[in-house]
Amino acid sequence: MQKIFNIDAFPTGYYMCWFVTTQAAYLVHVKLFDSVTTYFDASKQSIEIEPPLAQNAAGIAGANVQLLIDIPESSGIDNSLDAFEITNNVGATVGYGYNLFIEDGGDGDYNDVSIMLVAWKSKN
Ligand SMILES: [Ca+2]
Repeated sequence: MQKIFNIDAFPTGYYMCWFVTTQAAYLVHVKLFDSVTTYFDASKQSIEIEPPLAQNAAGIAGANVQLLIDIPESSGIDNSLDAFEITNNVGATVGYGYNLFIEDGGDGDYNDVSIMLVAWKSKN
């Protein structure tokens, strides 16, 4: 079973940071990519949260940032998705973020995969 999420709030040129953990019996494959670049393409199979499946940052090179979650052994991938904006002290938007929590089985704990994505307008 796999799912693709469109991270469509993230503009080209923004500075993107990601942090991905798993706590799952199944093999979990996650890929973050856009029209020109693959930012990470990694797999993990462990019920232990450490080490993270992926953690890093990069400037967004292309358009249409997308996140692929692939869990071949899972018969159904459910998710809780929260999108937010980062605002400065006069209310202007200076970044965007997504928190995504995946349930790959039937126990409803939504901790099998956790993905935190942020993109700021400026790196420094
Ligand atoms: Ca679960």
